[in-house]
Amino acid sequence: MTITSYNPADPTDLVVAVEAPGAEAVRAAVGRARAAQGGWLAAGAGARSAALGRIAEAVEAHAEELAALIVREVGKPLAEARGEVARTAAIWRYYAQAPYEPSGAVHETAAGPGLLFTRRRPHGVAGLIAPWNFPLAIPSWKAAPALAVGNTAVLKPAPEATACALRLAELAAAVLPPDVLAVLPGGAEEGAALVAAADVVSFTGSTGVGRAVVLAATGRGVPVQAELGGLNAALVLPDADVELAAGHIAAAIAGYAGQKCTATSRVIAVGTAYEPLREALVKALAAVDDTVCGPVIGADARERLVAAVESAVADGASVLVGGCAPDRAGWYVEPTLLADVPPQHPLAREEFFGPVAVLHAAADLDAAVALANDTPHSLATSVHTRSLDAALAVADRLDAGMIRVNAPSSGVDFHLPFGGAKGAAHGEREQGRAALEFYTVGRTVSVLPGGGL
Ligand code: UN1
Repeated sequence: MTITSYNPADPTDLVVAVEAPGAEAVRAAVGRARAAQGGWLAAGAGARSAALGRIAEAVEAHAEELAALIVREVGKPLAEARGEVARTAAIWRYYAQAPYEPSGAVHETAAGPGLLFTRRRPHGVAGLIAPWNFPLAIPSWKAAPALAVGNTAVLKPAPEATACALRLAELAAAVLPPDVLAVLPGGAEEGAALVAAADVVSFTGSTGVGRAVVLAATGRGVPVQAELGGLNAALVLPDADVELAAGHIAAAIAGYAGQKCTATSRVIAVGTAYEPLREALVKALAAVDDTVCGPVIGADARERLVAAVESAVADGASVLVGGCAPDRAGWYVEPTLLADVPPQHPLAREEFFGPVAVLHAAADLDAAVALANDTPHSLATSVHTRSLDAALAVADRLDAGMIRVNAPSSGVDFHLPFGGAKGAAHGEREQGRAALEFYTVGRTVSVLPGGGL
């Protein structure tokens, strides 16, 4: 099988075509990574810290080239692509300090002399499966913590982001010892082989594939984390600064064409907020251009989005803004807002991964919170209000994993734990110190004096 990726803004531009290596090659790469792991751990905190720091420097030294590659391969607007490159360097630099972090604690004995301590150790080979929408940042926030604490890693990127992952691998290979980080392009066969061979598995991607990955890894008794889709809401309270809220929400709906697991797809206006918000949001979405939105990842994605909008309209929804795929080269979909979408319509229930959102009216705050929580895909929710009391009270009642007050639902702080609630995630959080826990297993050591027996 050949793995290909095309430029979403110009589908005649083939970015990369490589032969998928097959399951056997994945097993061989995991074997080499396993053989390299002892040496990587034994090299010590100083060597691991220095190597990760040098990857940060290499990313910075090639920042413009990498940003251009992100734009070309996955259609991310340049400003966001530059932001992602900067975030990628920051992730490697942040985890370059992690090898020096304490790895356990010393405890008192219950009785008598002795030294009791805990120590966290790496699992071995981390199997990393990454999506295409953050083609440098997500592979990095999986690989950097895994390597920092002494694992080696094999990464399988999404086919659509193959060139970005291979370039990151080249930059990393120039500073890492051989076989510490391998990148193998591939599809389902390679992904399944990696899950079947790795000692710890981290997955970000669709809910369906993620569930299968969790089952396969759990069946082998291997630790696994999965970050899956989100059906993210923005709650706008009657006291909100409506213009500000509309700007944030438009960015969360249409930024990078809504292709973030944290994008807003449901806007919930509380009481009197509805009319002014609708007006401001229509204006804000109509003003969004290619520097913010950009194309969607493929022709299939564009067709699925347009078909969903048409079917909602057939079911009684009205298009407030957008609604079409413009007649131009590239896989573009207009930033779209719909009202009166029936509650059971797929657009109100499922993640579509495009610049399309539905506007709901909620009579009061209780109804808004109930609506926001009425999904298994509870990843990120934004709350827009001028009242600190209201923000804190609502944040406490939302079941989302990530809650953002007076900010777009998208966007993350790379040094904080990241993840969804209910069906949107499985296992330990990613990022920050949580990732260091995930990529290690605790050991309890009891040292008792040998004398006196
Ligand atoms: C962001 O909102 O900047 O796959 C990051 C995703 C998420 C990352 C979102 N894991 O879209």
